Amino acid sequence: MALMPIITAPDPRLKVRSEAVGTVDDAVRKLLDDMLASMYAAPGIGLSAIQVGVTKRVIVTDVAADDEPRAPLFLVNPRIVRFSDDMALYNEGCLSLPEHYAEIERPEGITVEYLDRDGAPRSLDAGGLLSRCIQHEMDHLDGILFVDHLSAIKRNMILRKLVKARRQKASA
Ligand code: GNR
Ligand code: NI
Repeated sequence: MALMPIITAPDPRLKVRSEAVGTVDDAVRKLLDDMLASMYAAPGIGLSAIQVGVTKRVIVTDVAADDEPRAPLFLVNPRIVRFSDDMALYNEGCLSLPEHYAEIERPEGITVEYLDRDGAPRSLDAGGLLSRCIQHEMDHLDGILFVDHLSAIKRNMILRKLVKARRQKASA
């Protein structure tokens, strides 16, 4: 399984809206497997294809705790068909915004319809961290980062720090 480098903001590629997958074939399965390996290596609890430069509506997640068995989930062409009325706050991170975190409010629960790794249609009711992670990943598929849910002041502060960190890394 090949590890794929993860794109960090600011980068115009992260703002692109991803395209639906036609059929879940071996090439899509290889993408899913490479994304999962890259997510575990990062380490992270979710990854969208756009973060590795592929503009397909494909996400992987595994929100199992470190002392639990792995529980990978592959979602192709995900569509949220229910948002709960109750909202929740969570301190979000993002592999494309390394070392930055912010409290983001989202619906607590969702129902998501998607194609699994075999191309079979599935429906999943999620709450808690899984719901949070799927909503965060689905934002990526529409070119949205968690900082886009913040005020322009907070967003630009984080983006400026990322530019500065990248400059320092490049000249180190
Ligand atoms: O690893 C990740 N942790 C995380 C924590 C809170 C809310 C969302 C996430 S997803 C993130 C990995 C990532 O950037 N996925 O796009
Ligand atoms: Ni992210």
